[in-house]
This record gives sequence, structure tokens and C-alpha cells, in this order.
Amino acid sequence: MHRRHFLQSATGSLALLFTSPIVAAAEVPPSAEESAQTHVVEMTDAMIYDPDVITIAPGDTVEWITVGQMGHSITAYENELPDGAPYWASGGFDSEDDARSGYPGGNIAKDETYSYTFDMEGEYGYFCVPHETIQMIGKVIVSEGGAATASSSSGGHAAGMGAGGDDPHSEGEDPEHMGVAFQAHWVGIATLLGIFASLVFTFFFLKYNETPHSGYPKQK
Ligand SMILES: [Cu+2]
Repeated sequence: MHRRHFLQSATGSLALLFTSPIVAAAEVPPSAEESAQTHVVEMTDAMIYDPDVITIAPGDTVEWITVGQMGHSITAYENELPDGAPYWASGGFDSEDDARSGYPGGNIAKDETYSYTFDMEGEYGYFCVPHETIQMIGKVIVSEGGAATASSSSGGHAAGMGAGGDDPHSEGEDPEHMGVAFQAHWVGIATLLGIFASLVFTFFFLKYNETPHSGYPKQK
């Protein structure tokens, strides 16, 4: 390879190394918003709520969507409501008994959704009327330090992880909510790589007046 061509392509790579971190940094959103959020729980043909335990902040909404062929209900356990919280269930039933006997009222068919906004803190156990016997059961945890508002406090984060422990998609583990954009790691790595590459180039230029593999003898 001719030395000039090698240098041109090498310079191009270097330029890429230096500009890509800048682009990545520019795309980082300014800050995570603190407003009410909507959290999606999928109801699948494996007959589970995914995630089955979700931690949210007061005022947040949970939206259940049936992603499989089979229909499901979202039905609150009457004895698993915070004190004073109203009964809730897909189909708008006023009690667990009504919801059980009223099914398939409240059935959420394929691609349909049911949404409910939780204002009061506490734990809300719920189940699927047709699949309760095979443990299609879920829980919504409403907590001021919940995953959605997971502040800078590591305590809140740990609580979120504990509550939703087996759920890798829980918002509590989203680093954006801790004020650190995920790309930051790559910005740092790319910058270090760029610095290192330019040092290597400088070294070989100063020592040999050549790049290491250009194949041109220096002296006549
Ligand atoms: Cu079900």
C-alpha cells in the first residue's frame, strides 16, 4: 500500500474516532422528565403478565396489552388493595365477585388494552379470571420512591430492584433516570481510543518518519 494512501485512510479513521463521540454526546437528552408515566405490561400466550411485578410512582398509569392470541382479564384482588383505594378491574366491575361472575366481561382480546391510573401508594394484587388457577397473577407496587421517579438515591434504586427483582425491564434500572446517559460510557471509551491512536501515530512518525507497515525504506 502506498504510504500516502495509507495515511489518508488512517487519517479518515482517526477523524471518525474523534467525531463519533461528539455526535453521541449531542444526542443525549437534557434530562429525564418527572411527569406521570405510562408503563406497559404484556399479557402473553404463556399466560403471564410481563412483568408480573411492576413498581410505579403515584399518578402513573399501567397499560396492559394482550400480545398473544388468548384473551385475559386484569382483575384486582379485593383483599389486596391499599386501605381506601377503590376497587378496579378490566370491565369496570365494582367488586371481585362481580368481576368473576361477569367474565368474559372485562376480557382483553388480542391487541386490545386496558389502562388504569394508580394514585394511592401501596400494593395492588390482581389476577386473570380464566387463568388464575395456573398462576396468572400480578402485582402493581405504587411507591413515591418507585421505579419511575427513581431519583439519585441508591436506596430507591435498590428498593425498585428488590420489588421487581426478576424483571430486567423495570424502569428502576434505566440509567437515564439516574442522570447518566447510557452513551456516556461509549463516549469515554471512544475518546480514549482516539487519543491512544493519535499517540501511536505520533510515535511512529517521530521515530521512523514512517508508519510501521508502509514498506518504504527510509534511507537510500
Ligand atoms: Cu389470562
